[in-house]
Amino acid sequence: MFCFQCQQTAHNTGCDGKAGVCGKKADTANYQDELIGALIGLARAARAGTPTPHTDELILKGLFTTITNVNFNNETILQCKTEIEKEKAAVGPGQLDDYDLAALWAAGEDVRSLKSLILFGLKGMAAYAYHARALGRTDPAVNAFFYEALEAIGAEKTPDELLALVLKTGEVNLACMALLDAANTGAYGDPVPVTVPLTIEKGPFIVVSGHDLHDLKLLLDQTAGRGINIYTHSEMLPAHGYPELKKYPHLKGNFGTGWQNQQSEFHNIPAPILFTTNCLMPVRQSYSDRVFTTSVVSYPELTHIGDDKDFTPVIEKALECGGYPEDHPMTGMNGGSTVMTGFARNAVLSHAEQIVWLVREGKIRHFFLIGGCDGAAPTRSYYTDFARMTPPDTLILTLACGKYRLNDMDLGSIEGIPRVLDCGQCNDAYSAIRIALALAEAFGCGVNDLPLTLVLSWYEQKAVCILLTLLYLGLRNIYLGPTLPAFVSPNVLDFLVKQYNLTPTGDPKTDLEKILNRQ
Ligand code: SF4
Ligand code: SF3
Repeated sequence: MFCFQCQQTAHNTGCDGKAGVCGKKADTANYQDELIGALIGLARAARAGTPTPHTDELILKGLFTTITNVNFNNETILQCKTEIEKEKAAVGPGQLDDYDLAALWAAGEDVRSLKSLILFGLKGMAAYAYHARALGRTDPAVNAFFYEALEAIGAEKTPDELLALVLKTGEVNLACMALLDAANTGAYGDPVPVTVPLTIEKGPFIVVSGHDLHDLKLLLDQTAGRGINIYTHSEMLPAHGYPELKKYPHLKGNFGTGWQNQQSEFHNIPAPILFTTNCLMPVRQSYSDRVFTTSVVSYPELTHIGDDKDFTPVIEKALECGGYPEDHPMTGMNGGSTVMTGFARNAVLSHAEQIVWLVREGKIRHFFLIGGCDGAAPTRSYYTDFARMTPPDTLILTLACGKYRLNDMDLGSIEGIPRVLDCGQCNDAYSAIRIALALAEAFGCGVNDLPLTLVLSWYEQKAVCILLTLLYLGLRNIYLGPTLPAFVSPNVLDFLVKQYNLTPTGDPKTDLEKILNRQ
């Protein structure tokens, strides 16, 4: 096996040998490579033939399946490959070959780096397109780009051609995140700020993890009036802000902290856990009878909820486990007992005039976007320390699961505006971008001229497509950590540093001083 698609890759060069750091076994990694090779074959066929909505769907499903911490199950990966081969024969003229990913891993380092940026970006974007599709939204331009880019990965291309495609991946991902934003807000309303308790109330409950709001809604419907409470986990937390989800009285609070702590947090839990997307870690025996998967998430021998979305097995397990006998207080990573969310674009921009005034009065000195993925690396304490050190006249926007490093801290408020404003899931980077663009317009300047710094953390491939979107938008001076991607070659890094001043995170105090002194 060879895999270097995520931040925790071995030695920051690549996982090989018998298994990856994430627990993905060598045969699974190889099957995932074959799946991508088959998708490239399907893209070739589709570009030469006539793809159907089913072809589009298979492309999304296949790519999403290979995201880190999504699917550990050889059986479902091979099933998906068989479906892809069948579809290839149906849409394409004659037999078009699949691609062997070994050729990509063995390519010259700049070509390998640029193609990896495109491929990993496509995987992240496929997840977003998949969620939007579950809510009935698709975008033909986004679909067409998957075919174009996959075909390019399997073709001879110059570095310049690939670089153009890297930025186009960022451009199309912006459209894709907009599509998902429209799908989520169209179905569930514009998020409103909410305080979310971390205490688990007594009685039966279900924990729901991942990004898929549609799955959560279906589970809320199926558990209504059954005496079962629902708690979000990880990236599902922002669901509490959506009026059409928030209205369910049994959507009670949030369970646990960052995804990387799940093996200890799930160990004794008297309730089932449903994974709708990443990040699923190898499941320990002590709680394996309580973990359920759905959509593209799969793990050998766990019960999978199929496309009929009949959650009866999860509901029965919740009733059987019974929950805690008394209310069970839990805390965040810094000891706090509640967290906030729901400050998406509409909620923040409803205060736009006040925010602009506070900046002009010198009461808000700087904005930080501390966003991205969480993970196990001890150096990720950078983000907690950074947030703690930010001066009281600064605002922090957060998004994605990296927020668990700081979202239970009480950092106070500025004239009634909380200093930490959570925009939502990683895909709500779209909301943060809209906020930044609106502020730039209000101040009559470019986004790079705003007193705004992006301090990003990355782990899996959704972070890759978001970074590409930010680069496509021309955003400069981004801090990125806790390590730089292993798939960025020295030449590509040199380009990113020269062109965008992309900066690796260092020491939080030094970085913060540098940022504030640059103003
Ligand atoms: Fe290694 Fe990450 Fe690939 Fe898992 S997903 S095998 S940890 S690089
Ligand atoms: Fe987190 Fe896994 Fe990336 Fe949507 S849930 S951000 S790491």
